[in-house]
Amino acid sequence: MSDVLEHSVVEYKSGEKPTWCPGCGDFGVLNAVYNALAAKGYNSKDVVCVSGIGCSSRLPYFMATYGFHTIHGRAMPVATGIRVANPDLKVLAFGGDGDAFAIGAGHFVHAVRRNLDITYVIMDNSIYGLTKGQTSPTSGFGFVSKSTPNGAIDRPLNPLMLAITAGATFVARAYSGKPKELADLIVQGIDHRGFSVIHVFSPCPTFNKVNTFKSYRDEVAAVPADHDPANKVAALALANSDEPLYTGLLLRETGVMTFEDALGRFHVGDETNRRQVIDAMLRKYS
Ligand SMILES: Cc1ncc(C[n+]2csc(CCOP(=O)(O)OP(=O)(O)O)c2C)c(N)n1
Ligand code: SF4
Ligand SMILES: [Mg+2]
Repeated sequence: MSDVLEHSVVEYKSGEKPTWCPGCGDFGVLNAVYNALAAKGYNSKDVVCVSGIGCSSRLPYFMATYGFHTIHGRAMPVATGIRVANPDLKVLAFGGDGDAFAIGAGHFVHAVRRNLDITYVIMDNSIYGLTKGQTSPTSGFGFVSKSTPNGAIDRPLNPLMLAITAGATFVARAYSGKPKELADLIVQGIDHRGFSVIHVFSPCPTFNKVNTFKSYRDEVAAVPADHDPANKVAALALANSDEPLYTGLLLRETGVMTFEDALGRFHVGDETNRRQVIDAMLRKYS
């Protein structure tokens, strides 16, 4: 890792102009990512950005870091492989609500419960943007789109509840209309040793006329100042709230062994070493 202390956002820009529609929420997320990396002061060669497929998943193209634009819903398996193969790399993953919670839902749950040291930023516009506007797992009940012309009859999935109950050790939510708060949460997510989920409301003004910058401005509220992120039950209660939709840090559980640490010790370890890992995990959960 670099010793250089001062970095500017320019170092993290690939020079590729984002191809998103004017007004897309993903611009705010991209700016937040640039600022978070500059705040951390990483060399771009020490970072890899992994994504699936979707408008949001184009983000690695706009980064000067290493990048891996993999197939739809498969950001987690690829990020897992990179992280395990080279634990010196900072692994950031990006994608949309379809990528993470529809085709990639199984991978999401298992990456989360493994507690890999990965930061996953999910840009949720409650629609499939790239394929021009189909209902997604986070679209509201009754949501009208090309794929549900009479309204969605599935109830929406709650990404924060899913992440917490799957065992995420860091869960936060942000809104791309407030990129400074998002940048701060990304820094905290990177600093967290374990799997960090950062769920971002990132409107698609082209195809979703329901979940908009204006609607989120009225619906979001900061997590109460006295909330203790170590309190999982309180975090679940905040995650379960529809009015308001809480933004900020909901959960941070420290001291849980990461997948890569356990894997290393299991592989190189003798029976005593393996037993120590298992005992440490059992103590945490007993
Ligand atoms: C295996 C596979 N299935 C389906 C698709 C078509 N497809 C591409 S992107 C996408 C959904 C994109 O939605 P989301 O992940 O929410 O990203 P957004 O475009 O909204 O940012 C779908 C269904 C695909 N590329 N590959
Ligand atoms: S279609 Fe929607 S999500 Fe995709 S770039 Fe345009 S505004 Fe953004
Ligand atoms: Mg989407």
